[in-house]
Parts: sequence; structure tokens; C-alpha cells
Amino acid sequence: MKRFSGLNLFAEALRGHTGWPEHWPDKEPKKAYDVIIVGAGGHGLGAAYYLASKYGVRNVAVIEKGWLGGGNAGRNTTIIRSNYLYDESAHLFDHAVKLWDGLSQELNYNVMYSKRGVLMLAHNVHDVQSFKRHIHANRLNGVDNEWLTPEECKAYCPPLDISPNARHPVIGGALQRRGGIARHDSVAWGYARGAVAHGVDIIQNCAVTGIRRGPDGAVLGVETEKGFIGAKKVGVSAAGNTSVVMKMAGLDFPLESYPLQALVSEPVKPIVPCVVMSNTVHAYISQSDKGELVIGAGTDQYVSYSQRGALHILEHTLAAICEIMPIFTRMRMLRSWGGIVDVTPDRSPILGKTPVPGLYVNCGWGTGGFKATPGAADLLAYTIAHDAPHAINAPFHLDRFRTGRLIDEAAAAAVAH
Ligand code: FAD
Ligand code: PYC
Repeated sequence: MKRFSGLNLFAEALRGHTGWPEHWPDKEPKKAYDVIIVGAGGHGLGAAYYLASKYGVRNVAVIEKGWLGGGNAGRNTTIIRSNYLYDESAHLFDHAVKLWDGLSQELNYNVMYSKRGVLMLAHNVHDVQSFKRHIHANRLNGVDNEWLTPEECKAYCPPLDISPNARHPVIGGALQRRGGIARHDSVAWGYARGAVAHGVDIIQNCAVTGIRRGPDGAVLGVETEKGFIGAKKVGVSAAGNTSVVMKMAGLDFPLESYPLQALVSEPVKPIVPCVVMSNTVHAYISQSDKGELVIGAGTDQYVSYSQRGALHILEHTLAAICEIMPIFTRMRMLRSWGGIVDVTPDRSPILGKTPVPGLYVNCGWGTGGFKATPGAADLLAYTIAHDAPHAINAPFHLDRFRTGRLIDEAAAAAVAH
């Protein structure tokens, strides 16, 4: 793969950019691979990239039913942070945050990771207590997080209304300075290009329709719209469709799939310098490099596979944004969209082996898996290559729903569910 460099850009400019190779040429599937990854989102593409580049497994295919990056990878609001309460979660998400650093250089593709800080607003005594508990727990785990007074919140993010008679008064905030955003498409495209450079085949428009198992129960390969493709190891990274795919192997997964929405405003000059989240009122906001305000909402109350959500959720979110930042009451919204998120009972992911030999799973990231992309991808690749989990993802085994060793970030209420 020809590298992006000053010299190559200059040389290509002189010949009208005709010499760049295709990033991911269309491939017909081979009869068999060593590893098949189901799902070309950031996680699946990243897993293929790390399998080939780091763990020495090069005969790999990624099978995607639509187009790569067309699922949640290309639909999310790109918030990156690792300020989770439990030790297991902090280690998992901080593994990813550490990989975000240097990812553009590693992939030779600008993923536009911007450490502009994630500020979580406290509106009531419960928020204050919960955030301070998170701050202490995070610091014990080497994860940065600090308490800000309302005045310090305002200084960090000037559009905030911190007047005491505001509808949702800001009585403080928790700031993770290493948190921020990245460019979602670039993450999928960068991993895809990197994977292809290491020999991975990416097969788009090819839904997996079945998982074939041998007489001993082990995986033999996948049935697809383009026929059977053999592989002794299959990694499923299908986000909102995971339970459907796992059912093909005869497994029931503890997942529910919900629509989650986001929307953007017309572009304006830089005004929101960081990411602001208000978990209590279910709203969060940042500003993209194009100038659009990127606004996210909570999930619908009802399970669904339609990639659109209920209007009242958007209205509620916009009302909350206007109450927290009244300066935006006259902004016009440009477009909204939805994705399908896969939610576990404890709101923590499942990442590891399954009861079916040769079948691995990475799912249950719910509303919060973009931030985990490099970490989840690396750990899925590690688990497949070693047929054993890494110490970081070992606690996120499916078995915890049988043993009761949950990692209950839902109860810890660290995110806007
Ligand atoms: P996806 O991109 O969804 O990849 C899964 C792929 O599997 C899809 O391309 C799908 O087509 C494919 N697939 C499914 N079934 C099959 C099949 N049978 N055969 C072949 N392929 C199949 N997370 C954050 O950390 N921060 C945020 O700010 C944030 N905001 C969000 C906002 C919205 C509106 C949404 C919807 C999600 C948000 N998330 C956020 C969550 C995050 O997007 C997901 O957790 C993450 O993207 C999931 O991993 P992925 O990128 O690999 O998934
Ligand atoms: O996990 O930080 C998050 C998040 C924000 C919006 C959706 N998910």
C-alpha cells in the first residue's frame, strides 16, 4: 500500500493523483480462510488489522452484509473517554484510550483524535456523589478525572448556563482531559486500508446467513450470500445484529437491540471547545471540525432493528441542550439518524470465547463502543490468535451472566443510557 507522505502527495499532485491504489479492492471470497470476522465496523476491521499486523495471522477475511463502516461505526457521535467506575471497565476502556494515541501514525491515516476533554455535568446531589466516587476510583486506576466547580465548568466551556435558577443547574462537573472525539469514518477506513495492506480480504455486500458446525460442535465456516466459506475460527463483531448472528450457531445471547439517535446542526464557527455530557437529562454535545454541533440522545424505550428512532427522544434531547446552553435556542438542525445498539443486562461488553469451539464474540458495547474501537479490536484479535482471552478482557466473558460476576456499569450510571 502506497504510504501517505509529503513526498508522495507532492509527486501525486504533479500527475493528477492518478497513482494512488484502491484502498480496499472488491474481492470474491476464497474457499477458506484461517480466520473470518463477521462485521466490517471499526471493531471487526480493527480486529482483522491487528490479527494480520500484530499477531501474525494473515489469511483473514472480513465479511460485511452492507458497506464497510455503514453500521454504528459511521453513525455514532465519536465520544472517547475511559472514566468508568469499575476496575475491569477502567482497564478495558483505558487500554483503548492509550491506543487512540498514535493510531493515526500507526495506520498512516488521520483519524483526527482530538483530546479536547469530556465534561460530565452534575445537576443534583446524587450526580455530585456519583461523579466524585468515579473520580477517586479512576485515579486509583491511573485514569485522569477531576472535579470542577460551576465557575471552572463555565471557564472550560463558555456556552454553559451556570446560573443557579437554570432549569438544570450546573453544580459541578467531572472532567477527563484525555477524553475527546475522533473522526468515525476515518477510523473504519484507516483500519480497512491497514488490514488490506497486510493481506486481509474485505468482502462487502455479503451477509452471513449461517454458521456451519462439525459433528464435534466446532466451527467449520460460515454460510453467506456468496456461498459457504470455510474457517476454523470465526469472530463475530456484528454490534446491533449480534444476537441474530449468534443464533445461527445455536446460541442465545443476553442482548437487546435498541435504536439510538443523533443529530447535527447547521455549521457554525467554533463555540463548543470540548465534549459536554449531561447523563441526568440524557443529552450530550460537541462540535465537529466542519462546525456542526453534534448532539446525541438516549435510546428508544422499545427494542427494534429499524435504524431510526422516535421523534420525542430528539425533542427531549434538544430541549435539554437548550436548557443547558440557551445560546443555541435558535440553531437549526440539519439531519438526524439512528443506529442499532446491542445492550447487555449490566451494560458492559462481552468479549471472548463462546461455548462453541472456534467461535469468538465481541458485542454488547451498547451506546459506548466507539471509544473502545482500538482496544476491542486488539483484544478480539488477541483472543482469536491465542484461543484464550487477554487479562484485560477475561472478566468480560459471557459466563458472568451465569456466575453472577457482573460488571454493573448500568448501576454505576456512568453513561447516558
Ligand atoms: P458496527 O459499525 O455497527 O459494525 C457491525 C457490522 O456488522 C455492521 O457493519 C453490520 O452491517 C455488520 N453485520 C451485522 N450482521 C451481519 C451479518 N449477518 N453478516 C455480515 N455482516 C453483518 N460509542 C461511543 O463510544 N461514543 C459515542 O459517542 C457513541 N455515540 C453513538 C451514537 C449513536 C447514534 C449510535 C448508534 C452509537 C453510538 N456509540 C457511541 C456506540 C458505537 O457506535 C458502537 O458501540 C460501535 O460502533 C460498535 O462497534 P462497530 O463500530 O464495530 O459496529
Ligand atoms: O459512551 O460516551 C459515551 C457515549 C456518548 C454518547 C453515546 N455514547
